[in-house]
Amino acid sequence: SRRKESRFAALRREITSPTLSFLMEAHDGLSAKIVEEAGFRGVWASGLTTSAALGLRDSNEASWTQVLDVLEYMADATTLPILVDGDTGHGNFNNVRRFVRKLCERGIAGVCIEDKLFPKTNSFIGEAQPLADIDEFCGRIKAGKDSQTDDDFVLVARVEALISGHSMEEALHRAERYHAAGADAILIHSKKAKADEIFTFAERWGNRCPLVIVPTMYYATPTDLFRQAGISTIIWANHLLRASITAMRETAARIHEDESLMRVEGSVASVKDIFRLAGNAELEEAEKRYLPSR
Ligand code: SPV
Ligand code: MG
Repeated sequence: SRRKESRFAALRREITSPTLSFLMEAHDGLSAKIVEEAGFRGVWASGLTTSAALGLRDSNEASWTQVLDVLEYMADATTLPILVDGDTGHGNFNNVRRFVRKLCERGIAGVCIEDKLFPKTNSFIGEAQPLADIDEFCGRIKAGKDSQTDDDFVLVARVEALISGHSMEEALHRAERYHAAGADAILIHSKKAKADEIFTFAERWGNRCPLVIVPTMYYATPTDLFRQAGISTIIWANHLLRASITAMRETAARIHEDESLMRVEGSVASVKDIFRLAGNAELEEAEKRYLPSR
């Protein structure tokens, strides 16, 4: 029988296939399961939402080993490949090397690193964030690729030039250099409300390697236009955490106001649903096999 495709190979296939792929944000084991149940074929382990779910800012306040621990819960909870937001790589080339080795050990299929400086700041905060030196960032990419212990591990290099107020030429130049340094794909990021600069970049890039986008700010652009532009992968970057914030806030307010559960019981997931998501049926089966019968 054919061996099951590894998660590394599965992510590589999603990113390199000619059809448009989608990665859905998750920030813990439970949300990763929900991504899988919804039918997605890959998870985006967002830095913003993983931090926020821990009560932290998207400023490398969670250490890289704390991120690794969350990733382990996510990988255990789902069979899907996970692309982790590696921020700036948690330091220089040497930190990237160790991070990538540990990701491979834990079955995390790929990492995205952005061309900024440690500690990072979320791209949607402020203007003109300083970019990494191109040669230095290429060293981070090469070091990451040289450290992967699975051939199919995917390294995505994220170009922040447009967001930081640099030219299209600068963005293309950086993408070219990162591609030459060994990046498997380029994430071109934009914070404009319209996707024009994404389309211009995609046209001029001409499919030299797969392009990944994050349409958080240009959310109103029809997905078919990205398909026609030859985009490889769309990341829906933060919407499960945002949905849960809204739901948690409404539920907490109602219970606080009413001093009663009556108004919320019908609109929240059942306790049974929690058991199902946690896989309690499997434990019952295992108990039959392993516990002495009474
Ligand atoms: C994230 O999800 O953490 C990202 C995407 O890096 S963004 O918030 O757009 O920078
Ligand atoms: Mg991030």
